[in-house]
Amino acid sequence: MSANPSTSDSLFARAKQLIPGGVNSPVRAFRSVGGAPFFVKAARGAMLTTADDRELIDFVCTWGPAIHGHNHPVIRDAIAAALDRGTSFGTPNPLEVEMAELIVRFVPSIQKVRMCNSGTEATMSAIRLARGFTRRDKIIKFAGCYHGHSDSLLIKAGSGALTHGHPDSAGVPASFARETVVLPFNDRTALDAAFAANPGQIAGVILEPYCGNVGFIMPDAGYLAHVREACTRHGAVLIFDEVMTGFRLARGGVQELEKITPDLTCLGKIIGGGLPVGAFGGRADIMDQLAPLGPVYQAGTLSGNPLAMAAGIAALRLLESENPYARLDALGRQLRDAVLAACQAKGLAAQVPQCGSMFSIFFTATPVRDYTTALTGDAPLFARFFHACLERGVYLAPSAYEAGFISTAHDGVAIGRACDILTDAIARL
Ligand code: HOZ
Repeated sequence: MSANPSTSDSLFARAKQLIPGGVNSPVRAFRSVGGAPFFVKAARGAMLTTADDRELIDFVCTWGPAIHGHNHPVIRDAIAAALDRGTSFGTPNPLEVEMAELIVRFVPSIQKVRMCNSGTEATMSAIRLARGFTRRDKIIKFAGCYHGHSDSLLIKAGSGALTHGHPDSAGVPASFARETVVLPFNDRTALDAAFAANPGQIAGVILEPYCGNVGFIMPDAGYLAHVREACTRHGAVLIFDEVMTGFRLARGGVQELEKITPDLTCLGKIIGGGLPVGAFGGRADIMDQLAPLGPVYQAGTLSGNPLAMAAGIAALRLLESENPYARLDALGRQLRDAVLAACQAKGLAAQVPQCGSMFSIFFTATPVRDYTTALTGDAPLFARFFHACLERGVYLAPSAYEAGFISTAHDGVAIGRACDILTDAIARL
């Protein structure tokens, strides 16, 4: 630490004394890129204000939720109005019904929906429901897909688990892990072989239809249709984890873009408008297995919390009134084209997968289509790039294996400035 530590450095020193690693979620740590995380005291639009009064153009967007930019006045007003009426009732409240109606209208595969408090709760509950519905135990997941931190799903996981070198977390009993079959993404033969090797045993297949936790990776043409068809043929529940992609890439998520109907869908992030939330929903005959109607138990003191519902409803209604998806895709393409042009000028091999407001930058000549090819990215080079961007005023996720997010607030000055900064950072690598 320098003679005059920054406010962030001082806060981090205090945090490390009391909070493991100084962070309340590992993805916020800078261990894979080096250095120490900065603290943020405020955020508005596309910008973060650090504890040391630096202004940063933010491409993390609170890991996805801030599609309208930070602290949007409409969402803030909705929270304030709800706050006036109370913070939590522990009874059904009218906003839960409004939220359910919105979700069901936006995502037609969802006939019934249950609110919970995080994406982790949503995926954990969805796989329990798939198991209860089918009376089978095994789940198929894909290497690099991250579905939160419940035991069954923390196997070959992406996000912070991969970033910090523990894709198979300690603490997950081997007996639990045996119930999870892990396959390479985008590999139809492996999926068919797994169903053949476990006849009548696969309760469900869970995947991020566009992966966002091993960097951003899109499926090959026809892959999702193949997964859908295999699940139907083998009586397994198809679960789309659209916690990241839901409402972000289209109002109806990837399933709308790809015209695939999953049996269950997991949601989070945007539906909380920046407050903690998750949801899972799908076919009524499956959802009706949940307590109190059926034998699959799932619960939550703060589920359907009125503040979170108010914020989420405001965020979803803004998506409806603004229909920002074409605009967001133009911003995404502008960023991707700038990075690719800068890399070409520098003679650097790079892959920049992008769809709408999600993107990744992999420094590799290998097309990235799964976990193995994602790992061909030059992580030390990414770390240098990350810091070069940060020094110049752009905050990317501090990991070579996270997706970037763009908001409507990036339109105009922010995106232009960010493209200049990324271009300059690449030129000086
Ligand atoms: N899904 C988020 C990024 N991959 C994780 C958020 C977190 O773990 O804090």
